[in-house]
Amino acid sequence: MGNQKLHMTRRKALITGITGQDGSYLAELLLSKNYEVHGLVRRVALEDPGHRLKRIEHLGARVTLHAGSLESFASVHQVLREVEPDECYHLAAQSYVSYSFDDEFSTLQTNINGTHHVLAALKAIVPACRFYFAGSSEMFGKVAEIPQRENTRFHPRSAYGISKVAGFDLTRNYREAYHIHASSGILFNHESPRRGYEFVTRKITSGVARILAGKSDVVRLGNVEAKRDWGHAKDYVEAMWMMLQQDAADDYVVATGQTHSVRELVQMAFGIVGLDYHKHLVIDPQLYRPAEVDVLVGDPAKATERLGWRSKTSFESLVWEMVETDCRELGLDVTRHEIAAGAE
Ligand code: NDP
Ligand code: GDR
Repeated sequence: MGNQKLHMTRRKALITGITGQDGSYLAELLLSKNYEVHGLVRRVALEDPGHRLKRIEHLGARVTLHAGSLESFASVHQVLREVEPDECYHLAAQSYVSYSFDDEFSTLQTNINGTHHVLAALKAIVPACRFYFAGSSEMFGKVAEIPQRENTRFHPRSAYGISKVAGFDLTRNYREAYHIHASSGILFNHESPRRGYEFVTRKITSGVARILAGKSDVVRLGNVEAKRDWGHAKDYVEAMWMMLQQDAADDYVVATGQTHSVRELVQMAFGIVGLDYHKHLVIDPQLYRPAEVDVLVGDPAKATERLGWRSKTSFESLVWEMVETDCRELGLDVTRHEIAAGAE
């Protein structure tokens, strides 16, 4: 691996968005590699730790949290000055595509200015710090080719996608203009039992658990014909770290290379607990997006060749893990074996 630099002290990493799905897995990964891990979090999160720090509460004092707002250059600057990291993983963002149609302005403001603030402060304070930008397959949007690669033309279909293209361009420009070691991961959808409930995978798996527990009878969805390339978040944070260990910064597609429709996901999640999804799925036209991304499937060949990265979790295992966890949270102790034996 590229970065052979010897470190007399523990390497320091700063993660923005450490309270999110990816931030929590990345913090665990970096701690396992003996990093000193710092996180930038909103002040409201520190004031409501029981709720907003849930994904990282098990890490306790092993991570150091710093209050800061992405929207404020001064606060980002101060946190970078306090930490002076060797590596900075910029994950914080308004990450929900659907919401970006409701509030384009705050999505663009948080995601574009937030990224610009982190890059500008990093350049001023720690220009040798390695930087990771959380790019997205939403940048491909109305896809120009299948599968999508690093050089596939971008055609974003939402304010969220536009904000990520801008962040990607900012990152590349800081690399080219100021020689910052700045890389972008173009990550395709990745999920886990820590996924937010508003995203379709978790909405489905938590819905299945509620139906099984008798707390609900339906799952209400929009476009179930949309296709996504779904992997596991735990696998994907490894690629982020690998990118920053390379001698030269670059951009990488991170994906499984396989695509499934939302309908397939619904069918599998219901099938796991022996339910017929036709009896419980309600299509709600209100949940359709003004502009949809119909199909995404990435080609991770570059990440595999250069980083040695590959997705380890199958689609089926991912859905199983999420359904099992959501069932367990409602007191339904269903294991693979029991479900298979006790299907409806
Ligand atoms: P989450 O929504 O789970 O986490 C987002 C994080 O950003 C949270 O920690 C949140 O903090 C923080 N955040 C949001 N707004 C602000 C703000 N104004 N100031 C400070 N922090 C803020 O996202 P994921 O973990 O799933 O994704 C991580 C990154 O990767 C995001 O940038 C996302 O757009 C991108 N991405 C995700 C993919 C996926 O499939 N998961 C795929 C491709 C890209 P709080 O807890 O306070 O809300
Ligand atoms: P996405 O994820 O927009 O791909 O962004 P999401 O799970 O929200 O949607 C996936 C697909 O499912 C369709 N869909 C629904 N989606 C939601 N959320 N709720 C529904 O009820 C529903 N019904 C159908 C959507 O239309 C869409 O086609 C995620 C985020 O993590 C981004 O931050 C990230 O950049 C991309 O993945 C890659």
